[in-house]
Amino acid sequence: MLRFFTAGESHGPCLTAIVEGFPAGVTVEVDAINLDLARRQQGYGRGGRMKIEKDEALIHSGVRWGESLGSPITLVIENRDWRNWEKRMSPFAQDRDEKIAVTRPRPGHADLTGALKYHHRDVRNILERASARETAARVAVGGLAKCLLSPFGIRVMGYVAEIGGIVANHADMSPEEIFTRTEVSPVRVADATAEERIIALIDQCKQQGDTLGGVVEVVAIGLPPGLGSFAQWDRKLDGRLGHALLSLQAVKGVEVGLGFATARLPGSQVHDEIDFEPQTGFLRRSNNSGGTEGGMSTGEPLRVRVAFKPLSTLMKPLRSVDINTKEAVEATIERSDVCAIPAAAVIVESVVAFVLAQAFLEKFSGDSLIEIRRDYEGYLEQVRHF
Ligand code: EPS
Repeated sequence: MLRFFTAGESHGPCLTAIVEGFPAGVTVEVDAINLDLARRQQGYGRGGRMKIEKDEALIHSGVRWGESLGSPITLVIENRDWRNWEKRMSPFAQDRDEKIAVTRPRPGHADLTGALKYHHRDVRNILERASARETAARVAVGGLAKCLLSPFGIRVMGYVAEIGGIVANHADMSPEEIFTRTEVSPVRVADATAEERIIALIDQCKQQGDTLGGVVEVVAIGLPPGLGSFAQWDRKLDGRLGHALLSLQAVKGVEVGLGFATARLPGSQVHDEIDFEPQTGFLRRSNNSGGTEGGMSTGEPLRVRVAFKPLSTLMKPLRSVDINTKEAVEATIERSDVCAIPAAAVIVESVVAFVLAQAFLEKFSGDSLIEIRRDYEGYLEQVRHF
C-alpha cells in the first residue's frame, strides 16, 4: 500500500516526508516536484515568511539515478527561517525560556484545544506543528505521485474558484484552458475582472487586519474507470478524497461534482445519462457526478471543490483568554498571511494526486512500473471489449 508520513515543525530545521510502497522504475522528476513547491509559495496575499523560504525537495533515500528503487523515499525540505529560531525551537533543555511562552490562543487555530489535550502551557508547542507549513511536505509527496501518474496520461490541475465571496467566471472553458490561464494569475483565477476585485479585497483586508478564505477546484483527467471500490466504506474513492482533503489545515468543506447542489435538484437533472460510441465505448454527455459513481472513478474527469475558512491569525486580533491568568485578552499575533487560497489550489492538487496514485496502485498492483503497466494495459483492453 502506498502511504506517507510527514514530520517537522514550522520553525524547526526541516520538514520530512517518508513515502512507502512507491514502486520501482518510476522516473522521479525532482525539477517538477520543485516547480510545484515554488507554485505553492506564490500568490497574492502571502506574508513575510515566503520571502525567507525557497522550498526545494532533497531526496535522502529511495531514488537512484533518477529512478525510484521500490524502497522508502525520504523527502526533506529545509526551513530557511530555522536560523532565526534555533534557540526558541531548540531540542535542548538548557535553552528553555518560559518568558517567551505563547499563552493567548487564537480562535479558529488548534491553539486552545491542542494545549488542553496535550497539557502544554506554551501554545507554541501546538501551533508549530498545526501550521500549514506542513503542506510543503504534502506538495512534495504529491509531486512524487504525479511522477507515477503522468506516464499513464493522468493529469491533475488545481485553480481558484472563489476568494472572499468573489467568484471567478470560468464558464465555457475547458479545465486545461482554465489551468493554463490561472497559472499566470497572482490569485490563480482565469477571469480578469474577478482577479482585480480579489486583489483589491485582499488589500482591504490587509489594511483592516483581517483574513480571507475561498474555494479551490481540482480536475483530474485521464483516469480509467474503476479506481476505488463500491464494496467497502474505506475503499470508496470519494470517501478517501474527502478524508485526505478535510485533513488539510483550514478546510471546512469538500464537494464532488455538483456536490451540495445535487440535494436541491430532481434526479432527472442530476444523473449523467449513459451513451455508447463504437469508437470510444461508454460515455456521458454531462459530468454532474464529478467523475465518481458508487465510490469508483467513472473515467470522466474527476472534479472536486474544497472550501477553506479564513486564516485564524488576525493582525486585528479576536477576543481570547490567557491560559495562565484566565484574563480576557486579545489573541496572540503571529506573523502570517492575509490569504493563502492561491497556494491552497496547489496543495489540493497534490493531495488529490496522492489519493489517485494510491487508488491506481491498488487497482494495478506491482512492484515495478513495467508490471503495473502490463496490468493497466490488460485492464484497458478488457474494458474496451466489454
Ligand atoms: C502559518 C503561518 C505563517 C505562514 C505559514 C502558515 O508562517 P510564519 O508564522 O512563519 O510567518 O507563512 O505558511 C508557511 C510557512 C508556508 O510555507 O506555507 C500558519 O500558522 O499556519
